Amino acid sequence: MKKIILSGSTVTGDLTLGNYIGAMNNWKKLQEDYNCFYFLADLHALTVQQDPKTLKERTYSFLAQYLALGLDPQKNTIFVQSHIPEHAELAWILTCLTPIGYLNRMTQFKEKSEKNVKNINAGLYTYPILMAADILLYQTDLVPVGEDQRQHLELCRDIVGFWQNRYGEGVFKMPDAHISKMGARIMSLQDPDKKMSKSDENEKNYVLVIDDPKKIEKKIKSATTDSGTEITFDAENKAGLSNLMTIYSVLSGKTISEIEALYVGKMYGHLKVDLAQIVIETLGPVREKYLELMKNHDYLDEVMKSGADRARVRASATLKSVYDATGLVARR
Ligand code: ATP
Ligand code: LTN
Repeated sequence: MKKIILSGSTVTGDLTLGNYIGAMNNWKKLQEDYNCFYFLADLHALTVQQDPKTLKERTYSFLAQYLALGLDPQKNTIFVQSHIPEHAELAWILTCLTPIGYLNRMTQFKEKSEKNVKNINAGLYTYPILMAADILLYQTDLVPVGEDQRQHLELCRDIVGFWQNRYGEGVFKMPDAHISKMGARIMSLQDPDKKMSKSDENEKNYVLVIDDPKKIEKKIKSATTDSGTEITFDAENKAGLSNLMTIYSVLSGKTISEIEALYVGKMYGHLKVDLAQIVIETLGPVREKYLELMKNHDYLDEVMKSGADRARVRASATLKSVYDATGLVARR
């Protein structure tokens, strides 16, 4: 029996190089050896105000981006979160087990509510519980995510503990986070002290996986670096440069010391020119495949449907045991 992997991305903005390096690039590698469930977190997107038409289009666009990045709908179960009603249902049951003190600690809630002062809704606050439901419904062993999700994974594990205290063992599996050593936190290009984020209002801060080559080149060349000249990795004092070196390393397969050796006596500008080329080579084919897929909504609908059919089987089996354990009468 293959181990179960599950991960998702919130359907907001478009996928960035940070998402690719921190998440989808790993998802792609894992699809060979695991039973993988990758989904589009559209219910999570509702924690910030969404234009209905845009949300719908974006869901198709995200699916096309997943496929263009190399996720194979034959090898993986790829689905839309809202197509499996069990997610929202289990989230409610887990909400009734989660002490608010645990939610109060979530740093992402604090950050996001500072950004969204006009819309601090209860969903933004309980979002990590929905995320726990996403994971627990599928009896997940491993959850490949970037560093920013570590705390939510810890909360999910705590929730399994609360459940076991009240209802005993056997219904949920205890999941583990799977976070890469390299590239788990790609930083913003203009402001390398904060993470690259797809909902950033300044588009110069990120490279999108579907950006055209000209844009990629411009954004990488104008990335903030320090006033030094030596190309050495130093995340504290040379945050911008070190971020570019991390991207370089993950995409080229070269180690940081190999990159340092390659650029002895050269300027930051040389590295930027080469890096832009590497990023363009990686993302060029992704963009082409994406544009092709977006012409075929019928195919995307089929992928969504067959993914949802497969996901539902597993999710409903877990929810049945949840009904049983909690004393809710089974549906006939
Ligand atoms: P938002 O800005 O809308 O919150 P996001 O860019 O953080 O979005 P998510 O949908 O929250 O993207 O994340 C999808 C996956 O990408 C998660 O596993 C997350 O950890 C990972 N990820 C997001 N940003 C980065 C980053 N800068 N570096 C590495 N991994 C990242
Ligand atoms: N919260 C995640 C997206 C997400 C997720 C999940 C990731 C929602 N549910 C379950 C892994 C497992 C984020 O990256 N913002």
